[in-house]
Amino acid sequence: MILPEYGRTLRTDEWSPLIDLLLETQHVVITTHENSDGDGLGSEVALALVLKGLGKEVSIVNPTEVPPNYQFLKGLHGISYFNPRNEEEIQELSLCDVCILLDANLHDRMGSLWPHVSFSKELGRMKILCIDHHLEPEDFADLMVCESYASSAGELVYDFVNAMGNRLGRELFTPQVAEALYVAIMTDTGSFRFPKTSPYVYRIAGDLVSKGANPSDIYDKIYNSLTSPALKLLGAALGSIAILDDGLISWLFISQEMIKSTGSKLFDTDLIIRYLLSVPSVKIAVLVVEMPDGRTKASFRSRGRIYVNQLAKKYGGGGHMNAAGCLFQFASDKARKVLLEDVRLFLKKQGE
Ligand SMILES: [Mn+2]
Repeated sequence: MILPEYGRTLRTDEWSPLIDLLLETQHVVITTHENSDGDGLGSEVALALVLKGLGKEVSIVNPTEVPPNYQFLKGLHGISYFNPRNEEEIQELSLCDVCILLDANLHDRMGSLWPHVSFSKELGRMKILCIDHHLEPEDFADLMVCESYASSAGELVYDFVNAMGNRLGRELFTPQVAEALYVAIMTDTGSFRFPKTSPYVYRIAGDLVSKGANPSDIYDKIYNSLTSPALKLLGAALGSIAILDDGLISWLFISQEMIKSTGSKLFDTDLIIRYLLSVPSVKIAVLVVEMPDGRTKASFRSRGRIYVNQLAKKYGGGGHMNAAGCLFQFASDKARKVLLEDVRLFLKKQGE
């Protein structure tokens, strides 16, 4: 195992409760948060492959669909994703002994999956495991590892796989596992640029490349994959960004009308937020998206020690210091009004 130069990794004995539970388990279901990203999707595929290699029966169930640029991950594992809205497949879910949630630490991030998982848990049939790196975890799992020093859930899964390999005296990494974890870590570090990209993260990346991950190929599949509707949405969105309050706040609202008129999809909005922080004076960037069901999604990014997860928490969301989000249960006109006032107040308080 590679040792970190700062931050830390969990020692093998700290992973032991999770390893013990998984070794004695036969049926495992793995999931990640709604509107999943590269970290959640890569981590779940890596862990699924490792457990399958140990002879476990593993399913991956996600509350929302896998975006097109991550579909290639499916080719790595041959494990079926199943649909939580399908009755028969829900039955299959209820047969699992353990549900592992990756890259989220709040139960409601499991979306439509949660009622089924909590039902099985209450009956004593299923245990919930959670591996995550967001701030302020909720105490809902039977076993949870939530370490906010980590760049990504993928970094923790890498450590976990190493710890499990040490315990069993076996090499558990295959080229497919390495590729999936590289996807997780590359995407959550903004391609190795974000503040938590420690020397250790680069060393993990190096190890994954030596184990078979191909950086240029993976980057190309994920980031050079815009559809023409997504490109049109990006164009419309860039033209609508507002820079407010002497350049401190950047603000963008994407309506259903914008999404529909460009023929794009909800997940196409994900790539836009990075442009909101590209103006150096901006301290907080806010992306508000009108959801198809009339609710409103807000994503926040910040520069420096501005804890936007606290802003998100006020509305039932969460996240990291510099990246967080929440979902309003009401329409976008009201949400925008409330939110802009709050962002201004929040920023004022941070400056005090
Ligand atoms: Mn993550």
